[in-house]
Amino acid sequence: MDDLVERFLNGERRALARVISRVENETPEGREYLRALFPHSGKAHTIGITGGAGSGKSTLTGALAAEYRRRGHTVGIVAVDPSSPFSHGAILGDRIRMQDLALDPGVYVRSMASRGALGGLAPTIDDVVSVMDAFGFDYVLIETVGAGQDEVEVAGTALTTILVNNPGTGDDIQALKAGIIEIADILVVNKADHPGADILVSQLQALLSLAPAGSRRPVIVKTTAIKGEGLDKLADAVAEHRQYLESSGQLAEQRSQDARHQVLAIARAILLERIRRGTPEEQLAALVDQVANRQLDPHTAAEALAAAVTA
Ligand SMILES: Nc1nc2c(ncn2[C@@H]2O[C@H](COP(=O)(O)OP(=O)(O)O)[C@@H](O)[C@H]2O)c(=O)[nH]1
Ligand SMILES: [Mg+2]
Repeated sequence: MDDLVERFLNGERRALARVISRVENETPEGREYLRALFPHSGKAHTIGITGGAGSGKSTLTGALAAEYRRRGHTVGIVAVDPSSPFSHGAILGDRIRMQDLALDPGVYVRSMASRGALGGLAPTIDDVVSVMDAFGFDYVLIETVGAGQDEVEVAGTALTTILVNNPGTGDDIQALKAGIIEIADILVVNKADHPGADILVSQLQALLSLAPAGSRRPVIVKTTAIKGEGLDKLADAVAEHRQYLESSGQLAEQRSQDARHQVLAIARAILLERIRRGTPEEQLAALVDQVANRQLDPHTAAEALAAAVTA
């Protein structure tokens, strides 16, 4: 291996960018870097920011990063959102320009696609987060598009999950129905400058009061991300959650769960790749035809594919 790891560990941003590219492309070289750097990760506090499209996740992410900078912390941002303004220097709010964040040596932003080269939710998102963590950022913020299952997956790998809601959309009720509220540690009511913010806060409080006693209830924080308002309270709520994780023993528990989740996700991707590579297209096409024509059930077909490469 070249001296890239050394330059990375010395805090060179160009080395960080190169390592992330290698890791993102899932090359054998990328895996070598990950192996070398992984022992240096585990120090950052990771925060997942999720919610519906247009709810203000990107704006909130930028504003929270700015708040952490004011507090003297460094921040890595992974934006898993194809429509993310992070990539083109857009203005994120009255007081937060992406350009300011981009020029700040204490902030590093990376946008990436939500699907990996192998299909499925990219295990590489976790890898990129680990790389940023190993680089030494105090906080790593992960913005993800709210798309049902993906939210749950990504929430599994962040220590604190923030669910972004807006007044007057009815999203809160939908979120509850989807069970997504259960994965949130902090509920943000963003766009608090719009009418109905206080009503939504009361509705959410009422919903949370139904949660079983003894379990930790998510905290509700009102923000107007576009004006940089409420971010101090949000950063405090994250700190309070971190404190709770440590004092309750949940931190170790969550790290263990995340590790299990990661290992299994990668194993699944490896097996799928093996099946794809080990199955001639004609064989796959024949099986697919049989299933489509109801001559074979999909489980038997999949078993046949798996048996051929795992025997
Ligand atoms: N009025 C208002 N608009 C906001 C607020 N936060 C974000 N927005 C706007 O909502 C739109 C979507 O924001 P964006 O951060 O891209 O949402 P994302 O799709 O969830 O990442 C943009 O036009 C933002 O300027 C807020 O607190 N108040
Ligand atoms: Mg966005």
